[in-house]
Amino acid sequence: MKTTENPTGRVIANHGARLLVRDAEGHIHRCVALKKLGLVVTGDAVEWQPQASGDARVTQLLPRQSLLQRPDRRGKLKPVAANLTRLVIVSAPEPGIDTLLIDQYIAAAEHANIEALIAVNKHDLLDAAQQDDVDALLNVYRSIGYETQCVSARSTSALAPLADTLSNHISILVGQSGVGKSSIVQQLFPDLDIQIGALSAASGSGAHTTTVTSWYDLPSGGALIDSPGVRQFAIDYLGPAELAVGFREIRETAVGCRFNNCTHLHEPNCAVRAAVDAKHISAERYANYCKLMRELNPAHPSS
Ligand SMILES: Nc1nc2c(ncn2[C@@H]2O[C@H](COP(=O)(O)OP(=O)(O)OP(=O)(O)O)[C@@H](O)[C@H]2O)c(=O)[nH]1
Ligand SMILES: [Mg+2]
Ligand SMILES: [Zn+2]
Repeated sequence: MKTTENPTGRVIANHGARLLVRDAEGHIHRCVALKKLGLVVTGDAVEWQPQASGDARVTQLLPRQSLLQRPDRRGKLKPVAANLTRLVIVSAPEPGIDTLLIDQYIAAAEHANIEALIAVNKHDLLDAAQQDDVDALLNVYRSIGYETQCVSARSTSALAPLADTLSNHISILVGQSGVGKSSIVQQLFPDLDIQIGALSAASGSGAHTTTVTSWYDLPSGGALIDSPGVRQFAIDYLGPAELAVGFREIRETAVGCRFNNCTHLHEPNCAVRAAVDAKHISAERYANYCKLMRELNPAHPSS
């Protein structure tokens, strides 16, 4: 039985081993976590203990309701943020909409049991033709059951569709560098001094690019988490069957395939490829699935 009752708190930022933990009264404490706890990340609920001097100690990691993970450079899975209920996948016409990255995030969200929302930001930069393209793209995601939004961080009214859906969710903003994740947070929390990157034409990434995953409480309940931009979100730790599960419409259509271990790449009587031919499954989503599948197994005959 436990004899000591340490206070509980929420990790609101993690700079490597150094954590910021907010206690029940809203005070923020600098902490380090006991080594045996492994990597403690933003969103984690913890027990902590003040020390006579220096940083407080995180002594216990409370059970995680959900965990977003990502492989590090050596391919080892590392936690990114915990206890999320929603992944807001942000893209924008500047630096460009990368559907492969969107589909990687969606597959990761499906596996982590986190709801995915697909948001296109910088709506203000779109001309009529580009707006049609964005609408068509978002339609694909809506038709398979994901919530989608087209917004702009430039004004409160243009961000309202997203802002209205945030309450009571723990949402993390993810996506490429420069799509406007921090700008969305700044627009929602005008009193905070959030670092916004000036989008540089050369690299597409800003001078004040976000480096720390940070938690912001919403007055209406729930929280919004800002995260550093990524180039890609590798999901090659998934096996082939798991990858297919990450593509909702493929998973649902696969029941009609002749082989129950069908990879949907080359097998005869494949219901998925038939659905792509009949335009019931988006050709672009299927192409992204094939690309990710071949990355799992580069020796595959159809690559
Ligand atoms: N026109 C327009 N520009 C925007 C909008 N939102 C953000 N920007 C600009 O896009 C650039 C990048 O914005 P950030 O908010 O720093 O992007 P980020 O996604 O947080 O980038 P990282 O922190 O590097 O991942 C800045 O110059 C912003 O002013 C928008 O809705 N419309
Ligand atoms: Mg940022
Ligand atoms: Zn198949």
